[in-house]
Amino acid sequence: MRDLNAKSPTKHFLAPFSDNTVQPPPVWLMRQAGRYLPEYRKTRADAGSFLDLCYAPKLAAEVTLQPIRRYGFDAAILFSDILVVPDALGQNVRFAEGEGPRLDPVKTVADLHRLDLSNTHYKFAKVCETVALLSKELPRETALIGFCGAPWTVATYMAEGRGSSDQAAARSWAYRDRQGFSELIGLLTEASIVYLSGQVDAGANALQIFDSWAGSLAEDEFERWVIAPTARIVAEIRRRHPQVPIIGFPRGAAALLQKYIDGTNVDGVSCDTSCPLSVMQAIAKTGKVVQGNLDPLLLVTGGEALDARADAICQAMAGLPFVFNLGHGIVPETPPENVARLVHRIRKTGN
Ligand code: 1CP
Repeated sequence: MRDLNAKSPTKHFLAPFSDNTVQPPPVWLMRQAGRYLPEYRKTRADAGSFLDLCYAPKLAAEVTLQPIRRYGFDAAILFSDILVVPDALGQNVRFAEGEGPRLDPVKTVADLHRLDLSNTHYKFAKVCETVALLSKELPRETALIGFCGAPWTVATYMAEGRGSSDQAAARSWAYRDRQGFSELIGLLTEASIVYLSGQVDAGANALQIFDSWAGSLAEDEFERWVIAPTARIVAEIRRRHPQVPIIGFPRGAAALLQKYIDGTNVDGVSCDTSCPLSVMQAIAKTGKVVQGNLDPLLLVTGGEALDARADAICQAMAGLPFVFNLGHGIVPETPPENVARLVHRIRKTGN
């Protein structure tokens, strides 16, 4: 593994990526900033629309810091969204209150040709300004994670015009017109490289690529639309920024996880709740960092059920390169005190 220690000796989060297994494991949680926190709801109301919040560096930095102040996580994740990329490319994206994202769907190559990588500069620069503010304001010991959505997952929203349970619009487009769909994936791959690279230049210490809908593809489609573009992003970011660890999150694809790791060359993988602990152990034993996989609903339930599962995960991963996290994002119903209970419990591990 690459020596990342020299650069950031004080950041506990980075230790597993440089061959140091640490006890207790580093901890952060996907969607650690968000609607379960009253202070987030307040800033969000002040900002106007959700995208306004993403492009307002001071406010976006503020909501990134809120969970760090409360819980002292080992890593902060930039507050933004995976749909910033299609928005910056020129697709109309909006977030209707309580309804999730809505986009004017991209259905044909003609729609696609209205998007343009050279449009992205202004909006990407706003997000990078947030990163720069954070790298000044975060405690020295807290790592900053930048992110993007993987091309496949972002394409599912672009083609469907909204979230969907089966990603039918993108899957059908890919079958019907492989060449046209591959142009869309190619555009997103290049935009993701520009976007992630800008985040590292602005101060991100690690990157995560969210492929939330990787699990909906057949094996050869998975190789074409998940592995190949992710491999290209990883290779290019690593060429430009060899010191920055990259975590992949191919949600729902536990059976293809090893293939994903071999094919993309990520430094670590985030595992969803359905991924068996034995699979996580086997991957970690090969030296890759494993992150995950507590059920976010246990964070709603709290109490002994939460403690027991958190203990079981920590025990299974003890002595291996591991970062504690959820299998998916925190849900809005989560009582903030359960998050405090979890972090306290993990920090007692091995002490
Ligand atoms: O009303 C609100 O305030 C909006 C809720 C919200 C939040 C807090 C959305 C809309 N996005 C976010 C922030 C966000 N999204 C972060 C910030 C950092 C953090 O984790 O604290 C990140 C990393 C994301 C990533 C993201 N957005 C993903 C990948 C991870 C995952 O959850 O699977 C996806 C799929 C999205 C799209 C999206 N954005 C928002 C929603 C509600 C959705 C899901 C839509 C759907 O599929 O129905």
